[in-house]
Amino acid sequence: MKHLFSALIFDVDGTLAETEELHRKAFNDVFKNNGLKWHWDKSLYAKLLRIAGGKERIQFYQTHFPQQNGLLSDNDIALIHKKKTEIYASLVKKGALTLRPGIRSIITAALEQKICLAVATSTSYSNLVSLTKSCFDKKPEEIFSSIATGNLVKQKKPAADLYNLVLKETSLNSKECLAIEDSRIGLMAAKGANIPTLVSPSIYHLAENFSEADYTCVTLEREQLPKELRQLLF
Ligand code: XBP
Ligand code: MG
Repeated sequence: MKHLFSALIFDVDGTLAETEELHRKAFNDVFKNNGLKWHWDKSLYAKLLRIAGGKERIQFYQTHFPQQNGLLSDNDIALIHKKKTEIYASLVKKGALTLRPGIRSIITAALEQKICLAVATSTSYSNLVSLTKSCFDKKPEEIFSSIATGNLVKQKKPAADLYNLVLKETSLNSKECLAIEDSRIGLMAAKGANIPTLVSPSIYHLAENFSEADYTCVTLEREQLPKELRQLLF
């Protein structure tokens, strides 16, 4: 029997794990360590998450929100963001992240069934390495055969660049793939590449509109997955 999907393309932040509270802590720590009187509380961070990518998020914040220090140059932002990534990596190394419920069994089953696994994420390759090392004790390449990270594309989500990169690398037709996302901007990115999409919203994205999604589920646990995915995997 020919399966409906030959590949699963995973988003990272919010989909593999609830990472955003850890990103938020790393941003706030780096601001404090560098004398910036900025603090991103949860309600502000929810608004800032509409902008994918840490550097872009800092740039957006200093352009659109009143702040006390002078504007950071692009170089300053790159440096601050590099330090933020180091803080994030050390927090992940200490075991601060766990996979979202259902993720480990989807990935284990997909590897057993030899279904192609890929990643399309706005975050950096180094953050993906931290996550897979901590949660799977593996390098990303030992799990995912195609890896599109924010540092490789011109435009992050909601642009379709990351998903188009996966399609190009795998030579798969968009309709053979299923994107798994947690946010509206992620859904827009996958749909922009014409890829059927399953959305399981993460904490910061619960109230967003996912009407364009092909499937939605509250969690990614087996019993909540759409029938097509359950039949493919289990
Ligand atoms: C979510 C993001 C990321 C992180 C910050 O990416 O937008 O920017 O919040 O990551 P996705 P960096 O949902 O596509 O995985 O600071 O490393 O850019
Ligand atoms: Mg996400």
